[in-house]
Amino acid sequence: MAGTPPEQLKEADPALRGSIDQTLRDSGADHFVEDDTVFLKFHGIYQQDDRDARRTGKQYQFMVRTRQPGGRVSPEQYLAYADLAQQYANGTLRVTSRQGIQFHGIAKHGLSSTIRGINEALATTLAACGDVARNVMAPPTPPTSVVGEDVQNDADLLSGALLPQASAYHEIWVEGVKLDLGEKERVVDPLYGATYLPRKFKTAFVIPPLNDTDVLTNCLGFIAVAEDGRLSGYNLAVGGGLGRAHGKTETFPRLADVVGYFPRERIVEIAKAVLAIHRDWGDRTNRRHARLKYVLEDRGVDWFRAELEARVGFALAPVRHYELTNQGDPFGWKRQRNGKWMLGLHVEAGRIKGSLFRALREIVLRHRPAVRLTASQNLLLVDVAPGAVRAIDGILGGVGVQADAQGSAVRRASMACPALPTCGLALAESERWLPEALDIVEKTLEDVGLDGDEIVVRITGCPNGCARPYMAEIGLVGRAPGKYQLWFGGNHAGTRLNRVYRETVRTDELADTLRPVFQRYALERAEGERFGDFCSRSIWAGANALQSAAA
Ligand code: SRM
Ligand code: SF4
Repeated sequence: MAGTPPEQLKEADPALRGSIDQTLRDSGADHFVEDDTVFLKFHGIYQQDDRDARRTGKQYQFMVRTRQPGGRVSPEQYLAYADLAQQYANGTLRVTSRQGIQFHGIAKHGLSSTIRGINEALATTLAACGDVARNVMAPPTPPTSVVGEDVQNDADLLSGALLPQASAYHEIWVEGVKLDLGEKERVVDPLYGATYLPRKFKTAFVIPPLNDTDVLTNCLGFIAVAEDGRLSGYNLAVGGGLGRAHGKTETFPRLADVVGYFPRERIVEIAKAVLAIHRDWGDRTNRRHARLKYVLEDRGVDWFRAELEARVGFALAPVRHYELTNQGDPFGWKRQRNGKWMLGLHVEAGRIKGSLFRALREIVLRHRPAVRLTASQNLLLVDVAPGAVRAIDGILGGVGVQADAQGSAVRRASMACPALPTCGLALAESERWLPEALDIVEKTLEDVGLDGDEIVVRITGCPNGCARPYMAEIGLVGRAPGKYQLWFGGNHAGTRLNRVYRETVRTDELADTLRPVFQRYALERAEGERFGDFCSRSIWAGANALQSAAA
């Protein structure tokens, strides 16, 4: 058997069972053996430990992630999640940057009840993590047009079509679904094969001009094309991804290539074929080089298009005209097309906790709005009856949240990954540092007379890029405790990567590093020019000129 250890494990046990069941039944064990942690990921579970508590030895705990295509959460699911979070996790719900929900801090003995509870709420954690197609993202706003409705339906369709069968998940976690041993051992997933994908695979839909799912950062992107008010098909985007590692230049963020147009009815064939190209051509010898983006980078767009067309048996049409102009979520109350109301709520770093947790639970319990999770870690309450608007405002007002005044523009546009204390890969704080980092950004903006301006700031605790910092106007990427790499120059349309401005900035140096750049921006910006665009036009143009002069 060749390949990396995860490849060997998948091949040896394609049902993804390992010894999870035995460890679950062993009440003396507080964690799973290393090999099983590979299988657990496919089940939507990460074995973690509280890194704040490491001095006294590892205190194992688990993170569980749900799969919510398009970020849709029914009121019943939301209430079930809130109860599970209080009963088995740390009493918080975390809206992820891919429209899922994460529970943190679950003890081993609470895992089975949590996953069963999620399945009883008609949701799943299967394939929320692992070397498979992850949660399918789609615009979270309620359909404002037939196109919006069709795109949501396609996201649901695809999420189902790309879900692996992985029989062990149901045997272990979902009561009553049991296969006899002989049968289950033979199950090899028809789409994924015995070894699944070389690495994770990410899919997103978008309806231009709003790029609210950061579509070009996905392995597989569908850019909706409408004709006469109806969804006719999609421009296909392939090979996006952001993960990188410090000091390893062979790893890098990459935007997807838009390779052609196809009619809507071919979407499942297209998606499965792209996934199969990753399955068959992704690098299984090096997990750092195993994402689909490297297949595109190494073999080129023409190779990819030819390979895809050979697999689906038809040619892609030329890319249809589209334009992505901006990103972000709607905040405050908005009237829906059907006469009902929608409320966009900013959730700092996606963490629903404390009084906001209690208020949201009460709102959903009493008024039954549907919940939509956004790709910017925020939340929408949708389909609110007109008569419930005042009551919801009252509940939120009781915890200091005003629908029409939810923090500054910089805060509402920010994102941060969880990092410490749960993420085993974190090199620096992220979510916990976000409020202070934004204070620094806002105070420095104020110093140069730019208070009130929106700048998209995204922070991560390491270069993996979970809060998509490489698309931000200001990206802060953890290097070591209290030290960050500083990136400038993403655009609001989500169509341009930013660039490193400083390799290392200490938190106490951030204000002094930002101030001169903000000063230049205040003096030299064109009318209405955003900070990221100014950096791209001015700072980077200067850097390029210097580089070519030196060469
Ligand atoms: Fe991520 C690994 C959290 C979106 C790139 N990510 C992790 C793990 C599971 C750490 C680990 O492997 O032990 C983090 C769990 C931390 C914790 O304590 O909760 C983690 N990633 C997250 C979330 C929760 C961040 C957030 O702020 O919401 C997001 C969950 C999304 C979901 O619901 O599925 C999350 N991760 C992303 C994104 C953004 C996106 O997909 O739009 C990226 C960059 C895009 C991409 O994939 O290229 C991302 N996460 C990574 C990587 C780097 C992958 C690579 O190609 O190198 C890792 C590390 C890995 O896979 O080995 C990683
Ligand atoms: Fe962890 Fe790094 Fe992802 Fe943050 S970016 S959650 S530190 S893996």
